[in-house]
Amino acid sequence: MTKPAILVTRAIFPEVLIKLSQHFDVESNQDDVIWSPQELAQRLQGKVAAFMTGTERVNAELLALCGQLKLCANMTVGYNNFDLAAMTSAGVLGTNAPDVLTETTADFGFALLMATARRVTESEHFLRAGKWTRWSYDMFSGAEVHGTTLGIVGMGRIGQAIARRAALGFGMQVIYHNRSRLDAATEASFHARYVGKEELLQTADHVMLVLPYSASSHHTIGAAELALMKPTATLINLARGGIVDDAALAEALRHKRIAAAGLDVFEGEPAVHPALLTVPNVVLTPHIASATEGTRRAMAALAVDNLIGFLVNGKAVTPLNPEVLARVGA
Ligand code: 8YV
Repeated sequence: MTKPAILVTRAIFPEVLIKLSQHFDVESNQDDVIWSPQELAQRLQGKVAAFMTGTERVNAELLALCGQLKLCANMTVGYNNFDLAAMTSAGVLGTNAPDVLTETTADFGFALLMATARRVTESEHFLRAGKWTRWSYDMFSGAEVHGTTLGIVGMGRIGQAIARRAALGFGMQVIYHNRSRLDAATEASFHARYVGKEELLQTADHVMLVLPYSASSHHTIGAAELALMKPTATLINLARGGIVDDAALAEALRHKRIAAAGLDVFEGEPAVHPALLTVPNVVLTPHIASATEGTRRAMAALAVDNLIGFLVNGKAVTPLNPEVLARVGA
């Protein structure tokens, strides 16, 4: 019996290809070439599914060219690369990879917060440049983290894992803003208080963004929001590029409207707004919040489980548009 043909769009752990090959005829991209949308469409010809890494755009134009496609399985929790409405109307299922990266990503939120507030990378650059000639009482004095107020925007799984670390590990007061309010017991478990966005920005010593990207969260933080923050505050973006107006942020950092920022994601990444590269009070990392070997393997394994689950056993593990399943009777 011929195996269904699938595409793996980027380089991935060899074990992923081995496992997928047991069930499917796999075309992979271990050379890790970045395909144009046209090339992706061409590679998808005859494929029923694709293993994706969250960066490939799946929209109406692509779907119109790929009539045989049934499933796009992201190995990421974020799925703003999918136009889910277009996928649903084309009868294509989307899956993501939630949960397996929650704790690792929350750890990185703290890595970025600590590095930003305590000026870790800025002081390291100073040292490496041979500028450290003596100790002084105010050299690289940063902002306190323990015991301060953390404002979390977006209180999903990752936001809650950050809140737990903040309240239980760092003795911080947690305030949060989210589309929906948590139940009282969950709020109480990390002493979190629900507030409006404006109050959060005005009150927090540190603001951490962990909300998903969508048209409605575009530029959640722009010049007006930055103007509400304390001049001593830090801003951390762990979520997605586009949630922050990077040009406005660079301007605010240059004029010390806020003290510092830590960014793992950027508008138009992997390009970084040039103005951000010229300000010293920002910590910049290349979208690595989930990057530990164990977590990346777990994320890939969940995408594999979705491919096998849906194509072999008729049941996806983490479907995003399950209405498609109802339609195909899976
Ligand atoms: C990915 C992420 O590494 O899962 C997500 O949504 O942001 C990261 O874990 C990233 O999306 C790779 O494109």
